[in-house]
Amino acid sequence: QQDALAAAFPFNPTKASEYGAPDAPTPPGATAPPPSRLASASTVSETVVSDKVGSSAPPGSQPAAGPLDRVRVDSTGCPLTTNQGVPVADNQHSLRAGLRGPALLEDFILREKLTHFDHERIPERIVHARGSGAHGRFVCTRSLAALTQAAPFRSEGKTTPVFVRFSTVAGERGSKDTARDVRGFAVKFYTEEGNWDLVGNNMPVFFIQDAMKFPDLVHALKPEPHHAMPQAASAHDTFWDFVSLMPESTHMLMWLMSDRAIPRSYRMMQGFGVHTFRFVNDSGESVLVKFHWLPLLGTHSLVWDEAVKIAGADPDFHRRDLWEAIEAGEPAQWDLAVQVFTEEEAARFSFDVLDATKIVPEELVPLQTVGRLVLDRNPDNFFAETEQVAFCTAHVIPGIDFTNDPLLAGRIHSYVDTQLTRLGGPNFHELPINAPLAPVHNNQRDGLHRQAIPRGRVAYEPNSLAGGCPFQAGSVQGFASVARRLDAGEGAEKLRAKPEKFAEHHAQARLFYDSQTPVEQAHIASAFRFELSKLTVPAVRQRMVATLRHVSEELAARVAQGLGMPLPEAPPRLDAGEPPEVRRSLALSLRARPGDGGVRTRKVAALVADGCDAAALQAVRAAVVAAGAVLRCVGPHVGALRAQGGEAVDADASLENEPAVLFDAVVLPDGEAAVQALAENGLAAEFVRDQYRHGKPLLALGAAQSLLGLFGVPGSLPDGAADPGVLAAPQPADHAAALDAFLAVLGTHRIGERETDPPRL
Ligand code: HDE
Repeated sequence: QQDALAAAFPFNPTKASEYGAPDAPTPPGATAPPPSRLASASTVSETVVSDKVGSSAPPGSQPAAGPLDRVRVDSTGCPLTTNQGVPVADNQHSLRAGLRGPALLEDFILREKLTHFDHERIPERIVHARGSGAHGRFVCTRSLAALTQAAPFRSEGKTTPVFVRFSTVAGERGSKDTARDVRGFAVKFYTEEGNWDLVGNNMPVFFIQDAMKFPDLVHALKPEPHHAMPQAASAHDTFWDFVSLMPESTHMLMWLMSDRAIPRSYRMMQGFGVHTFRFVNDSGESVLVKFHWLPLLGTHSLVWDEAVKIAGADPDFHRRDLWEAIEAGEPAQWDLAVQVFTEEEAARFSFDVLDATKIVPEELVPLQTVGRLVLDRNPDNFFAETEQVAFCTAHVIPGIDFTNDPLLAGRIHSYVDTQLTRLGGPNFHELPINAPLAPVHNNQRDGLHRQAIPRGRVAYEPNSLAGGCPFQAGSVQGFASVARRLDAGEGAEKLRAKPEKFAEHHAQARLFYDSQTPVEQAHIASAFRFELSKLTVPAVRQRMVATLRHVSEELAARVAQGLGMPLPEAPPRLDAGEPPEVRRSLALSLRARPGDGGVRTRKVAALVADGCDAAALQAVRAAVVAAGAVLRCVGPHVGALRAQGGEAVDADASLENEPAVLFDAVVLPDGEAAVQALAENGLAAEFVRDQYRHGKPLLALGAAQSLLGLFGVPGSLPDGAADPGVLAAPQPADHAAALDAFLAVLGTHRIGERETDPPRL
């Protein structure tokens, strides 16, 4: 009878006892083999405790993938069942008393289906609701064993599985990706010593210094409570009211108004741990550390007009970019760099390293690269992984410890707390995406949705009935907070106050502004102008512009002029501060890390129409693809077109469904009839103009050169020099060289020097 049952319903991948066995049955017609193994202590040691890259897993496979097998469901070849595993005969009709009669209460199949559906949603994150995640690994490239016990840094080549979630902060779960906003950069390391969450952002500082102000900040930033507007935007009264009254936010505002707030891709932005953390080594000695993620593709951003248009054309722009790159086999990669310094060094800095509104300039403490983050596997299921992943700053491992940053202290509480509501109880650590690979043994019991089945009658410690197990690991193996003298400074009594250096709010805002290129500075000024122009309360605008005078008189004057208002009087300076060590830091400009000049995964559009030159188009495709970029033919409509010689050309997209803002560059191929058709198409004109306006390279081949003039594309920069990004190759013999030049310009990302304010085109 067992055999007959197995033959009928042989494959239940969620039932542990049925898989992994050598004689496990496979379902009729199944293509995927049953999952191969259970997550167990032995799996953990096989997969994680490895000292060589990839030595634990077959080449190309993910070390973290195996343990998730136990919960992966593949329905290939399986009959539909209820949640109780009962096969469902009819999934089309509810159970009724007669063809035209009432539905019956006994229809448990319908009721189960609707009930489950009614409860499909969970509360979205209070902040960072909109996010995208990916799996991958962290590979240590330089042992830090002398500085820290932390497992991921123990030896060169050591690989640790990770899950990373990128996010915007303000918008709701379904909001646009390209809002002007901070981006979350949260990394979960599944180490053999437990999970370590490095929950960072793409900006190295924060708006506030003390967790006490976080709910105020978020209430001010989120849509205004009376009418729930605006969505995913800081350009409204309450946000600027709050920050203009909080001078400590000035430095962060410079970052938020800079191009960092509108990245081209999650793959092209830096990440920062923000707070000063602590490394602790085997002897219990500790040093201070700041974490930096540096994208291999370089740091690149959108321009504002483009970000606004992308929000309409593809609200999932960043999610799609990350997903498609990984699907295409192009991993997203970052180097991890650390700044390490001692408490004594920190005490001499002009700023306080416990103040999250300050950076430690790279000129003061250089970056040391210690590892590589590689994201190369998309989640199987958005909800189960990206939505249910729970990052908590309290998740640290031996070798990583906190500092007394008062913002961090609040976070250590808040993240665990928020998961209790969001994920419905204290067992969220058992959700597969959150479960550590390290085995979990303790006497915590029960609670909603408990998965583990602890055995035995002992749930207390000390005990003798279970042989004293689980036993304390001791400070050599276990997590032990760094023993250090509590240096509470002068005011050693219990108090609500800040240390002195926290009072200086403008030196690093100025450092940031002064370190930007002229194009970046212009963008900051325009961003302030745009955001403040949206305010309805003039006094708030006035107060903010007045504060900017403490950062840069030039910036304040520019913004005031842009808002059509006289320059307001500067408020009194309350924060003298010590002279800063660094007054200009090239590392703060996006141009400091342009990447390797490659164009991998960049998207190039070729505008096509009936009568285009198929041979020229083919040459373009070959060159673009050979460089690792993506070519899409964009036509008046999708589907079949006829090229000059009658050959069939397929348009992948239309001018309507994939406008210019979704591409990094455009090629206008040769072909008289096609050029004529594009000349008469307003959408083509808009496409070319937007490409030009957003600083992107344009290449016109043969007859298409006439389109540049027709659409008003200037060939020279505002200063009169030739525009390196407006390229034409009238003769077929010139095409190859022009394509090379075009791809080289694309590798520089944008021609910022082309910009004027307002735009010429
Ligand atoms: Fe967060 N933050 N935060 N934050 N944060 C959350 O946790 C909070 C702060 C950051 O992809 C919440 O699980 C407080 C700084 C990221 O799931 C919540 C304070 C930095 C993510 C929370 C801060 C961050 C969050 C909402 C001030 C950069 C998304 C849902 C004391 C270093 C993680 C959740 C993900 C999410 C609280 C400040 C980064 C409410 C109280 C500074 C990347 O717990």
